[in-house]
Amino acid sequence: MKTKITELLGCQYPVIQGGMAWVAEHTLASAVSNAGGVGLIAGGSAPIDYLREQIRLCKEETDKPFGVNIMLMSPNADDLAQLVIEEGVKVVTTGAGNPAKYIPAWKEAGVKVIPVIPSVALAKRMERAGADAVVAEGTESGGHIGENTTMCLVPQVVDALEIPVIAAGGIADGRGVAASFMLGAEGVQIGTRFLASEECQIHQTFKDLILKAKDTDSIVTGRYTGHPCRNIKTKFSRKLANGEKDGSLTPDEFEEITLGSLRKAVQDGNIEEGSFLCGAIAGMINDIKPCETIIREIMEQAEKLLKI
Ligand code: TUI
Repeated sequence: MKTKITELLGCQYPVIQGGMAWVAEHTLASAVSNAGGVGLIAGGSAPIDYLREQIRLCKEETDKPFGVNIMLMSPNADDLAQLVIEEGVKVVTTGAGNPAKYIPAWKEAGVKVIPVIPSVALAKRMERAGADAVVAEGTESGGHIGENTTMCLVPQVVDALEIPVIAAGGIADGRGVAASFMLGAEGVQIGTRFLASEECQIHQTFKDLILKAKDTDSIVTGRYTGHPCRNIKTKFSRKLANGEKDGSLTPDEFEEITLGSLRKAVQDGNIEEGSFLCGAIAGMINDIKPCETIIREIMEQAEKLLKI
């Protein structure tokens, strides 16, 4: 399938992987890229030396384009912005902030710049700042989210911009891809589906939670901190949601008990203290497959629906 995104990124399919903090390391990124999408290594708040190693391992595992996601609230964002240039990374996506100050240097180095944005206003700012494309991420997504839905956000961003738009949030099969194209997107970003992949190195407990999840099993916590996050419902995420609702947890206390909770979920499978970030589409995901199968099946279904 050829779109402006496959042309821009030099990939077979217009599918980029979500930059899931703690989750998206070299094994997953190289598997997605080798399957014809664009895999991403997530910067999260990881140390720079670790990320340099991740990028180098990914280069050994694939000769296809792959990227790095920079979480702009990370204290290491400046260093990672420089590292991607030094390491010749082809694609950067950003989240949780405005990357405008880094864009000139990335463009000069030939890096394709794709900010993830939750609103039309931010999308326009990113186009003016020189972005090559944007990911319009609906509130169905896992992790840190905005308020607008994929269905409403994507066509409004498409109408507002000249650069191509990648749809994200709630896409895990060919129907989601076909619907995204109908909304005017030129590509999709898929996150949660890849949590249930063979190459994804998260704790088995996390994968089991995704497989068991029903349509109603995700919950948004932390709206009152200014950083709302979608997670799987667990005793811990319900405790956070209740504490927020009844005032028994102050925003500071909330921040304190969630500090380190992503790592506890991903690496330790710690159900008592971990935040298992996932999208609202988790209820539709019932099996673990290799990334190559996931992408091939999704694209076959999408192409059939779109009759191309
Ligand atoms: O960034 C994400 N998803 C994430 S980041 C993350 S790690 C984290 N954990 C706790 C709190 C905060 C982060 C987990 N999931 N998605 C892309 C995204 N970007 N969603 C929302 C935004 C966003 C928000 C504000 C982008 C730009 C923005 O700009 C504000 C400004 O500076 O104008």
